[in-house]
Amino acid sequence: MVITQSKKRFLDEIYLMKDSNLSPFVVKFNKTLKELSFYTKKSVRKLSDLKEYFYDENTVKKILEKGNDPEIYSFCDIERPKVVGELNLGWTQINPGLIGNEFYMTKGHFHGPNEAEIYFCQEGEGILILENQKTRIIHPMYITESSIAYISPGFGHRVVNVGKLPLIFIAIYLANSTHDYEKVKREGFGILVVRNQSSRIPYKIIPNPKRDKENLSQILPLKQ
Ligand code: S6P
Ligand code: ZN
Repeated sequence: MVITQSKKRFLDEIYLMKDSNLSPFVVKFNKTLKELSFYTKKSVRKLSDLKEYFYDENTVKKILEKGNDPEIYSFCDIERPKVVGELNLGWTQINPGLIGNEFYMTKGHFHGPNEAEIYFCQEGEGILILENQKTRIIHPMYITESSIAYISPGFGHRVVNVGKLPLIFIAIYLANSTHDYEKVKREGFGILVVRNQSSRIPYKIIPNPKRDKENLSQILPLKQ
């Protein structure tokens, strides 16, 4: 059965009219368990899940061949029904570490063209990579405790942990949003965030050498 947009909208409105569907709630971050006190889905991403996402494929292979498979990050989501008007709440912890010279990071993804998101960093230090899907311009943002980032519609996003401690952030996004990982898996983002041993600042941003030359992105200066 084909559900047209207007039928979907109508069904969403019916859903929102039922009070029983909309019980408010409060959730807490449990520091000991490193998760939310309540969630509907928990995911753990190990190196083997991120094989295609790190630049240095040889190092990835060597680590895995030795029988190691470190946890890179984990995240919990409170997923609400996929109707207009509902929001999901996500919580992510990225461990500190390096694969070759590249810092631990999330896979990253693109949402649909009309789907914004907000990140709130609770603790740690990271770079939020934002890439405009249309222009491919990269907007790297430095985030740390209490940083709140607005991710405009159409911007792919990945978080890189450049600190020595876990990086923790909260995400608020549309419950009916879509997540496209394939694009990132295919070509990565336009930049890599790598260790910098020759400077007081322990990281640096470099263009992604794997990106097709014709598709090279313009990289804006890091926003603090
Ligand atoms: C969801 C939001 C986050 C990520 C999480 C893991 O839209 O951006 O909750 O899902 O940080 O990252 P990724 O790229 O593996 O989904
Ligand atoms: Zn997202």
